[in-house]
Parts: sequence; structure tokens; C-alpha cells
Amino acid sequence: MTGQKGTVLCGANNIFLVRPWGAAGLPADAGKEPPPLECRIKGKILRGAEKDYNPLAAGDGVSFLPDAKNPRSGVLYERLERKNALLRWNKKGRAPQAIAANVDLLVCVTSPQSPPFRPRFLDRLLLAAAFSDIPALVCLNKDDQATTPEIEERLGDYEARNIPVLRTRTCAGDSGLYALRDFIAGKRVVFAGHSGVGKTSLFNCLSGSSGRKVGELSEKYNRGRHTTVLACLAAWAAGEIIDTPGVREFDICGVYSRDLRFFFSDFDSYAKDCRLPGCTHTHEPACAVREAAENGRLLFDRYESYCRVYSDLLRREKYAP
Ligand SMILES: Nc1nc2c(ncn2[C@@H]2O[C@H](COP(=O)(O)OP(=O)(O)OP(=O)(O)O)[C@@H](O)[C@H]2O)c(=O)[nH]1
Ligand SMILES: [Mg+2]
Ligand SMILES: [Zn+2]
Repeated sequence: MTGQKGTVLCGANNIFLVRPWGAAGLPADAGKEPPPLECRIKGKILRGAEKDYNPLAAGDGVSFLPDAKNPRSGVLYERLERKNALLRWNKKGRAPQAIAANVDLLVCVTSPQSPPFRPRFLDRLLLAAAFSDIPALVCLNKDDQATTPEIEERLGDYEARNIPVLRTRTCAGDSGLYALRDFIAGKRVVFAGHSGVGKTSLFNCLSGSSGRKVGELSEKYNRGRHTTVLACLAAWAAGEIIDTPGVREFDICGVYSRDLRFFFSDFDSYAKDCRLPGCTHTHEPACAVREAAENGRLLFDRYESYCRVYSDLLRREKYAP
């Protein structure tokens, strides 16, 4: 029997739903999308994914052998080379974890009030996207909730750095939804953000389905209840969306602390005046970046974002150089 290729839609406990490629070639399925196959990884280690916390993520290309007795199941034997992957550091596994693979755009979903706007979390998502060369935009969902001058200042800062900011609300006819639709048409996009910001609601609105479960916010903590538990790729009329589970933290991986400054190019115009060459902008004397943050020329919150990621990376490098 010869191997086939497919795309991972989602997976848990070593069972992965895989959509075969070249589906039109299957006579029985001519003219319609065949149901995905249920596949397992052969043995313990998947070729091409030897070092990762999770061998496969939604969006991965794979090679598999269909089961001779049950053509709707198969055995995975290889992960195909990735174009890119949105990665975070998995503390428990002490290894990189792919959230989604082979994507054209990251949509960082957030909300103004409930859950509260957390720009430093957005900075981390955007940094992970920049590290993997994935274009990104910010989607402020729940546009029916009021923003504050601080939120507007932060959003303005993203726009000034050429990161598009869209405002949506998940109700029929919302103009923001149309704008988002135009941005993501023809692409494979991944929705990421805190629990409860409305990622699944956006997916349902865009795809015109109510297929995926939407959650309530916890009254006590004003945050989502982690309704979506599995990243899942689903097609909609004009492209593909990977809806991911909300996460509380997003630990950066792949970047060395000493290189972090290269991902904060908005600091460059100040960094050239730092006294010490190779200034990390954290503890050095006469640091022009810190001075700019302290006297309000650079958003202090943005500078703090940098310092926190820097110290996280430094701490981790001490234990796992
Ligand atoms: N006010 C308001 N509420 C919204 C909007 N969009 C979604 N919600 C509500 O926000 C809550 C959470 O929505 P979900 O779509 O489950 O959020 P999620 O980001 O997928 O959450 P997780 O799956 O836990 O990560 C639900 O009660 C939605 O009805 C919006 O535009 N405005
Ligand atoms: Mg969800
Ligand atoms: Zn400096």
C-alpha cells in the first residue's frame, strides 16, 4: 500500500483527524470533501518531529498509510516540513509547543473589558508571530464594550507600527466583521488570545455556523472558562481558520534574550543613543531606551513588556542554556 498526504485538523491523545490531500481523486467522494481520517502515530516518535513537545499541530502536513481494513483510519509516519509554526514554550514539557502550523496570518483576538485588555499578552503573541515570520493583526472583539484612553493609546501604537487593528462585535451585519473577513479571505489563519475574548464566536460568525461551542465568562474572575479545549482547523467559505483554546500565559521560545531587542524595532531610534554598545536596555547605565520610556516618549507599558520577556528568557537560559 502506498502512503498518502494530508492536513492535521486536530488531535488529542495520539488520535489525529487528518484531511487527505487530492480528495477529488477519490472516485467515491467525487465533488465533495471526504470525511477526515482518524490516524495514530506509528510507534512513539514521528519522523520529522523528534524534538518537540507535541509532534503535530493543527495545520501540519503529514504522510500516512490508510488502514487496509478500515479506509477511514490510518497510521501516521511522517510530519512534512513546516512553512512556519506559531510556537510557545511549554513549561511542563520544557520544550517548544506548536499552537498551529503552516499559517498565513495570526489574528490576536482581545477584548476591552471582559476579559480585560492585556496588551503585554498581545505583545507576546505578536513577538511569537514575528519570530516565526507570520504576519499578524490585532482584533479587538466585543467592540460594544467601551475602551479607555490607555487602550486607545496602545492600539494606536500597534497601528503606528503597521500592525492592523480591527474592531469587531459578533453580531450580524457588523462592519468590523466584514473588514476581518476581507483580511482573512483566501488564507489559513489562526485565532489566538485569552479565554473568553470571543475567538470561537468569531469563527461561528464568519463561517455562518453555530457548530462550535461558545462559553460563558466566570462572574467571579471576569474571564473565560476555557470552553475550547482543542485547537481545530476548519474550512469556511473563503479559507481556513484554526480556532485555538484560550491560554493564560504565553511564554516566548526560540529567541535568545540578547536578540530580543531586534524584535523591538520601535526602540531603534532611541537605542542608537545608548551609551554602551550592545545595550540590552535593562540594567545598563545611560540607556536611552529606558530614559525614553521614563519620560513618556516611548510607551512605558511597551517597555515593560520588553523587560518582562527579557527576564523570562534570561531566567530560562540560566537553567537550560
Ligand atoms: N458583548 C459581547 N460578547 C461577546 C462578543 N463575542 C463573543 N461574546 C461572548 O463572549 C463569551 C466567550 O465567547 P467564546 O467565543 O466562547 O470565547 P473564546 O475566546 O472562544 O473562549 P475559549 O474557547 O475559552 O478560549 C460568550 O459568552 C460570547 O457570547 C461580542 O462581540 N460582544
Ligand atoms: Mg473558544
Ligand atoms: Zn539601552
